[in-house]
Amino acid sequence: MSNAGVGRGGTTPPERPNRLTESFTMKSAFPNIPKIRFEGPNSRNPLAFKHYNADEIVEGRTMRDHLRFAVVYWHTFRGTGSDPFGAGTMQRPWDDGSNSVANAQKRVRAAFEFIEKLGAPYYCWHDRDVAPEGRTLAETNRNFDAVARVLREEQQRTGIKLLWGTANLFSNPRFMHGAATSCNADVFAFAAAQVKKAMEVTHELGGEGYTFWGGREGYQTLLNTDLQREQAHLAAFLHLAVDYKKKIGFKGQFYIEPKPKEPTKHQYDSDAAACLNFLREHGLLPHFKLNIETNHATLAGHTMQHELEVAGTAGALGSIDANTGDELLGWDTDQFPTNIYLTTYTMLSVLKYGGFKTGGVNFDAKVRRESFEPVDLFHAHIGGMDAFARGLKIAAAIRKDGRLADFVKQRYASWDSGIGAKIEAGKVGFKELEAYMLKKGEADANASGRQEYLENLINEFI
Ligand code: XLS
Ligand code: NI
Ligand code: NI
Repeated sequence: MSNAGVGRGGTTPPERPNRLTESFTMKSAFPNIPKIRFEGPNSRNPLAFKHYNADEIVEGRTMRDHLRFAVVYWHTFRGTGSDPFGAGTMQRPWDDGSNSVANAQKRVRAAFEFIEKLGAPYYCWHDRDVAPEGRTLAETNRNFDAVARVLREEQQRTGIKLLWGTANLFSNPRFMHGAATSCNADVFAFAAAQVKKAMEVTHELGGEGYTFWGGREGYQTLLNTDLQREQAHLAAFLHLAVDYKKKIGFKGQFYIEPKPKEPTKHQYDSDAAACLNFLREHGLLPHFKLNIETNHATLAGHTMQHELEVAGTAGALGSIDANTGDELLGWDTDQFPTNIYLTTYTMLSVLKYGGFKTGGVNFDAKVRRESFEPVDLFHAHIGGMDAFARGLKIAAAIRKDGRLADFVKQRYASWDSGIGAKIEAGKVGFKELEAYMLKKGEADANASGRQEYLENLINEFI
């Protein structure tokens, strides 16, 4: 998700949707849009998949099971299109623009009609996306329960499942200094109560995971920040969540979603390596995996592939927030992913580490402010799903071909026997290594890294 407090619901009253909305009846939110079907690469129908064929088998699994697509509630159903320079633009005929529970419930019906027509098996929410905040925590929780009842009904009607839930601990002004890392202990307590409730609802709805994204857990200036104390509080908060998870018997996977900055200058969960270090330092690693977001990788100065590999090698690659940034804009623009290189590299890493188990491809992405019609939501998701289907097929073809993996294996051949094998087995120290080299006189010659050859090899498949 990106900056600017856009359409998070709950705290800032949503802006009135465009006037064209008045004619909406609850019969259908998308009356002119059929169920989206696979028509193959030759189709010219913008409302059809060209590559995502849910039942097609790739590497022994259906595309549906490989990709486990999820639609996000926040951008797709709460995004107004407002930005720091202007008001909302979105036409959302099913939404009366009010902050009422009745409107929130009506919105659930529209959301599930969308997800069902699209054919995505999962969705994700923040607590405050789905239900409005009340005047007190008790009233807020009642509102949440009232909307969760409709979510449950729609999940049962359609078979669509909750990939993960999360709590919005950043929109309400009470969280201005952070939530678990706030200087105000009452805010920590409020955040704990909120996460407790969000975990309970996730559990009741059969959620397969629960995500912690830093929100405002970071700092704007070190001049007013006790960094050690804030990080200790964050660790304590996550331990409390782990305890409560056990208490209620929630079996879903916990995720941490790295992001380096925005809204704060520096977020404590800045990238995959920082998250892993934090989790390890505080004894939390067994309880968490990472949810890697493309645009956050970019903001951290990394590629998505880098973040996936760092998570994957630590056995902590859990799920992905699939989007893309704009390198010229430099903030979390959360665009839909359409770049085939990006999806290919992403799926190469995902397949390499055994594919998604509890996680999936979650479109934490929003249509542009200028793409304000409901049909744009379909174009955006169809494009993202097709791009990932192509990435999956291309990655599988590259793996089947085997030249890339063979090259990497061969590149490290000196470690498979002789001195390399002895070093890896921990059988030699500096003394033995010196004796080895004194005898040999010079290291064996290096081989080319062949980067250009490998880049060309990838292009053979794209
Ligand atoms: C914000 C994050 C957010 C998380 C869920 O940048 O991407 O949307 O995915 O809180
Ligand atoms: Ni995200
Ligand atoms: Ni984001």
